[in-house]
Amino acid sequence: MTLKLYDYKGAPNPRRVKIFAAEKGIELTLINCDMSKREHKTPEFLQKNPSGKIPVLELEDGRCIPESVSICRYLEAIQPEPNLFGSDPFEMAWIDARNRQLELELWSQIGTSWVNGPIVGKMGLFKQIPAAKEASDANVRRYYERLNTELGEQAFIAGSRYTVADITLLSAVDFASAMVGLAPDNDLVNLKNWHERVSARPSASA
Ligand SMILES: N[C@@H](CCC(=O)N[C@@H](CS)C(=O)NCC(=O)O)C(=O)O
Repeated sequence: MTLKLYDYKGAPNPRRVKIFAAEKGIELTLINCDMSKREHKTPEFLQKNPSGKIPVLELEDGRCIPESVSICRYLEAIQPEPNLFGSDPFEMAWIDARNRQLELELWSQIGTSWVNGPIVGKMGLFKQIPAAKEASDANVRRYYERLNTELGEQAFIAGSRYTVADITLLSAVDFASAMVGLAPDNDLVNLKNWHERVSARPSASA
């Protein structure tokens, strides 16, 4: 079965799927969707994902799944082990809650800082709002502190084992550090140790 993943080097959301698939040992055929040429906004691509975003997973029969978490859920369904979304009702709900918090409370703020930052600013696609960036930068820094406290009490985001929520945070922190000027401060030791732990997994090179 060939699974095609629409990807772009350095893009953090496709990376979430690539790390997840690597953890599962699932092979994906990567299709370069050149965002610099706006290939994610062409009429053909909008047929695959009306939101015009990557990643998109295309199945052998041509059906497409957008949204990184939805794609990961599909991969978990076809290859249940190792389990990354939870294996009893409570754990499934808890991991989902932790993952949603990271998306809604951290990724959204990193996104605001990215869109209002110098790299996207130069593209001239969006009106820049410096005050929004100032507020979202501060929110990201505050969130890192919260995570640092939590990771002093547990090894991974949803508790004692690695899950999809760790993949969500790893991709966010690496993107924020490399592209948005929002690397966690070195004195956030628990967050730093967590980052080293998850980055040491072979999947992190995806
Ligand atoms: N919620 C989506 C977000 C996808 C997303 O924002 N992807 C970025 C690349 S990392 C993108 O395609 N951006 C282009 C755009 O928003 O127009 C997911 O989890 O897949």
